[in-house]
Amino acid sequence: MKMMRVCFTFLTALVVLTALAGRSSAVNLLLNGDLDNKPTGASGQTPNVWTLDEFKTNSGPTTDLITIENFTQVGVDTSPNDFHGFVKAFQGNNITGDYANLNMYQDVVGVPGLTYQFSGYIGAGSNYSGLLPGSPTQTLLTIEFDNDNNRANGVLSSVTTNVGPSLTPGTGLPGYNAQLYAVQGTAPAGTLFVRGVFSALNMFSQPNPDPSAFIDDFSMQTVVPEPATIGLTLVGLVGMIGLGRRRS
Ligand SMILES: [Ca+2]
Ligand SMILES: [Ca+2]
Ligand SMILES: [Ca+2]
Repeated sequence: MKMMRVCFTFLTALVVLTALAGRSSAVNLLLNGDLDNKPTGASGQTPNVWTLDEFKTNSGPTTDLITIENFTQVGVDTSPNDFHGFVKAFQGNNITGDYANLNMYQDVVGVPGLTYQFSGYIGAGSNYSGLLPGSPTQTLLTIEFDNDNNRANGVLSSVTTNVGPSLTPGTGLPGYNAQLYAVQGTAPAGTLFVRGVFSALNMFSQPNPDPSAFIDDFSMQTVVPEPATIGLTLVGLVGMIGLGRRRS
């Protein structure tokens, strides 16, 4: 019985410590979330660390659907020389149906039971194909939970938010009116990796100006527990210690 009490107290303390650890671990698990790291100093590169999956609906694998640029100011860092992702919707064709499809993703080590949030700044040029009513273009943030770091062979589960309906058209500076969007999910049993995916699917060319989208400042974080939850857990711990004392 005494052992059971010790175990309970230990477990409760562990919950408290985990909660406190979650609270302080609001760090970005992604590398190069700000997209500033690229192969060389020049713009027009692809972002380091991230995996790009680029293809056209009819003509297959392609490149150059996203490059890292600094001609506008997107997201948290709006300093003149900060780099952002330039999403080239205009590489697709709505007449032939040869749409442009971009998936940009990164895996981090995941822990079952933890809740993760994937977020990023997304802006839309005034003629981005995703802004048209009834457009096939989808602009998505997805969290995938996987038992390996291979997206192609399937995932355990995923949560997607379609940010398209929330995009507001921007016209140039600053940052094409980029807003912060997020998606959240809890890692199921068996999770070894958590994957943050930005997708712009079925994109197509529109008249100038600005038939493109802009991204920057992605983050993957474990979700901070509510202070109320920590408080209740502390109350529980104190109660158990009290119970233990009374019985001994
Ligand atoms: Ca940046
Ligand atoms: Ca920026
Ligand atoms: Ca997989």
